[in-house]
Amino acid sequence: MKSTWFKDSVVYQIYPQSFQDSNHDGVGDLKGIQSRLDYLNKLGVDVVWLNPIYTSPNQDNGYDIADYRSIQSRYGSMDDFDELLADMHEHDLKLIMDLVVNHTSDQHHWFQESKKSKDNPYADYYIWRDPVDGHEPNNWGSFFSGPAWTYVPERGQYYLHLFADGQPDLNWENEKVREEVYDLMRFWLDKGVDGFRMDVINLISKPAGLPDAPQAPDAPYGNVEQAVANGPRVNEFLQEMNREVLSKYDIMTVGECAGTTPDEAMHYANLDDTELNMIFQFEHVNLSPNENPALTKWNDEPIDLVELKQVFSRWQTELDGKAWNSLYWNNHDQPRAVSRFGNDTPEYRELAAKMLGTILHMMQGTPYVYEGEELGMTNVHFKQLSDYEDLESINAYHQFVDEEQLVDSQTMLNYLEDRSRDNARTPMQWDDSTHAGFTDATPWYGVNPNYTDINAKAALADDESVFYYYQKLIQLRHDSELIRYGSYRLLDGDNPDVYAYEREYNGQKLVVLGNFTDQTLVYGAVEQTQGKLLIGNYDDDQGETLRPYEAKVYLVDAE
Ligand code: TEU
Repeated sequence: MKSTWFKDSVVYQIYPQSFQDSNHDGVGDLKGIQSRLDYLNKLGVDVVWLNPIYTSPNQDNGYDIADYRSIQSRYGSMDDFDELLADMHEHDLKLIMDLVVNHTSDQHHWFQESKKSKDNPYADYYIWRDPVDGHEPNNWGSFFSGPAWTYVPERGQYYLHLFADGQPDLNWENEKVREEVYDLMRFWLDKGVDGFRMDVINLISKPAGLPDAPQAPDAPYGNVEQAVANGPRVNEFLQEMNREVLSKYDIMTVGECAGTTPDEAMHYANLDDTELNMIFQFEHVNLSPNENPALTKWNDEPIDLVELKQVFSRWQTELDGKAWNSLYWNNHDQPRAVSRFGNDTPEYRELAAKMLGTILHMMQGTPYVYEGEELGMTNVHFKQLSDYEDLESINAYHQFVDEEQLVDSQTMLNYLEDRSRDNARTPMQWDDSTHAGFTDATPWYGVNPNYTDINAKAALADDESVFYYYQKLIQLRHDSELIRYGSYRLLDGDNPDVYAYEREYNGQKLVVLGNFTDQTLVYGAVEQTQGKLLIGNYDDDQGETLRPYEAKVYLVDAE
């Protein structure tokens, strides 16, 4: 396998408004990020992915971009950005930006023009359709509830928005739109940024004729992901983008691709580098959906470990030697890893966070750490609707409780507590001072009350912290071709309590074990006692005894 830097890197994701405030307005900003680069160096990560920092009305926290070439003023100025980028490079950190080009904000001047008439220069930049029998052109529902179409009287037409009404979808069939996108990419790449995370990039090519989407019996609208994901021209568009832009720079790319299987990933993330370097697949984070498909992800059931192992193992084995994986437990759209997949009670939180880190960081692929994950930050456990900020959560509550009456209020609040994106968006917990050292003003969003115990300052003062464990995981990867490139084999797949797998490379083998329960188990199915313990989350090794949430990694000679 050819070694390139994206394969050898660990990425740290920063949600800018929640990372570090520097100018006392309660919102994180670029100078705040710059003040924390030493912290990132200490953790040992190689690349930073910044969620969108461009000018935006923030209907969807920056994923609705009004100007791709300017910095949102609450985050700072373009000079601040240039300084941050230079300082990151000084710190040996690469920077990848969020590229959101499936849609723009409705405040973008392209859309402001486009909606005026059917014959202006931007008329065809978006996806406009005539009403059908006085209604929406098809049954598509928005990812954020309600129809995916909004009517504009000036044009007498509907425009498509797979997300909020303030996020109209760009028309990628229009060559001019594609050129605009390539141009804005060059703008950032010419500044020296090191790549892009591409938002919902597998949704850019819509099926010809925009046919109705499959619709679950209780669902008010058709499932737009099933209708649009991995559309007819998406690979062609990405190959064009690769030829025109990506291939001309030494950068990394990761495409966000919900609803994608390993077969499709072979194209997107192929090793010949004709499209992207890797994708974010969603199969593991979409486990334990509601049994009523109309309710999609909204649920509060724990995951089934056997299913989780099947998902990861399929991606690990099917992409091996053909395409490259990204590895993540959580991000700004997902609940906190330790709460969703582990155990966030005071007794087990740190053990579970380290165990999850071990299972993920010993796999083949590029690991992503979401801000605060390295501290074992947890879900916020909100109890009432007024605590939520994210439009996805708030709209889903109204749709399913008030309009469709598919669930009662308390049940939906339980679902939100478990799955809401807001769990990931509370401010970074730096220390135990007021507002966790994130800001000295009123924070734009409340700090998780557990910050007095869970914070970076406490973690840095404790040799046994989740932080230092992550530091070691990252160091091990940097030092080991076996961890980066070894093949993967699932062990004991039917075991409902333990995740066990091996990696193999050049005559050496790793055995990775994780106990996903709060029980002490006897686990003797592998030759672990013969190997050298590389890392573990207890301070001694009791051989076949696996204590609650215990994780161990052994290095053994392969036969
Ligand atoms: O997310 C796309 C996406 O798949 C999510 O909307 C997903 O359906 C949902 O969060 C899962 O519950 C990207 C961004 O990561 C997200 O923050 C944006 O809101 C969205 O695109 C629109 O740009």
